[in-house]
Amino acid sequence: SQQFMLNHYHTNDEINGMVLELAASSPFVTASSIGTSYEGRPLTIVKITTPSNDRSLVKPAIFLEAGMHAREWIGPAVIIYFIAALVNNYNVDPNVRAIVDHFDWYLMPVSNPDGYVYTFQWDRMWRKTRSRTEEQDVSSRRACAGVDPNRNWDTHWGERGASHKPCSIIYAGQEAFSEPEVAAMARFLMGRKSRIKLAIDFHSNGQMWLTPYGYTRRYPMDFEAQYMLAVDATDELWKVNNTIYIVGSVANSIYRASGDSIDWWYDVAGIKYSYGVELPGKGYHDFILPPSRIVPVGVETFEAIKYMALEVMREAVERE
Ligand code: 0X9
Ligand code: ZN
Repeated sequence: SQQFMLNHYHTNDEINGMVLELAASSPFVTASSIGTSYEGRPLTIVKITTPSNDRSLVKPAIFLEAGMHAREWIGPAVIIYFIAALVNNYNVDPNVRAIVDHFDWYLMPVSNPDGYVYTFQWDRMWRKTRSRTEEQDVSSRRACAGVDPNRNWDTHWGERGASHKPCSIIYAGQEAFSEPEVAAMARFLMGRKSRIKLAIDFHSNGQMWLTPYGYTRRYPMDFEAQYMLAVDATDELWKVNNTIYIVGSVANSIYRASGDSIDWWYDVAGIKYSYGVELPGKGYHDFILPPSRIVPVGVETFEAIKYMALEVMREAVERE
């Protein structure tokens, strides 16, 4: 079984190394790249599923991704935990076996690798991508690097809840999908849109399990189903360490965020269960969660994921 060291936060190179090693040693696991970042780094994705004898069988899929915001280190660490948990518990936990047999799992630990590397080398609190444009910030008359990848999606892009100033931490970019990292993820999702039943964008912090929309306080058509599933899943999560999550839409629970990931995932890719999760901490620890929290957060969050996957599986059976 795969023993990942989860007692510290891994660098981008370490994560890619771990993933490649695992893919080489496990028939369940494939690693590939869905594109290239602005600075030329691979956008690594891990696929986990039981190899099927029936090659024509097309499985439903689950997409879990983190690291869109560079400084939110607990997200990538939790995705690594999920990868290990799915592989290691296959022979131990019948529920894990069921969901690995049933779904293609796509896990992307670091969706903004340039930003992630920058937080290790230069500025621990960097949030955005590292793209550079000539455009000057009108108010500060400076040129600033980076676009907020969670304001760069092509749904209500650049409206309230995003900025047109390059130096802002919520800069929407010069146009929707200006960021190669965001465009690559969109392309990946569009190619599998009818198969993806559940998609989660992991951020931190605040302990919130969020539904669309970010751009408006109106609720999406599937809100009730999204809300109920998240409430039940975060109840399972709570049982592990008594960590309390708030469930609600982005705009109603935090603030308006236009051009954010899950609005596009839901409205354009048509993924009914699209969530944005704000992992721990809450308050004091903010983004700098001690590494001793990686495993407890991984364990509790995996319980919510397992619950959601099983429920989505059941829902599909009921519809048949
Ligand atoms: O502002 C954001 O992008 C999110 N908060 S954070 O502190 N992680 O920056 C809130 C928006 C949540 N929306 C999605 N995750 N799509
Ligand atoms: Zn974030």
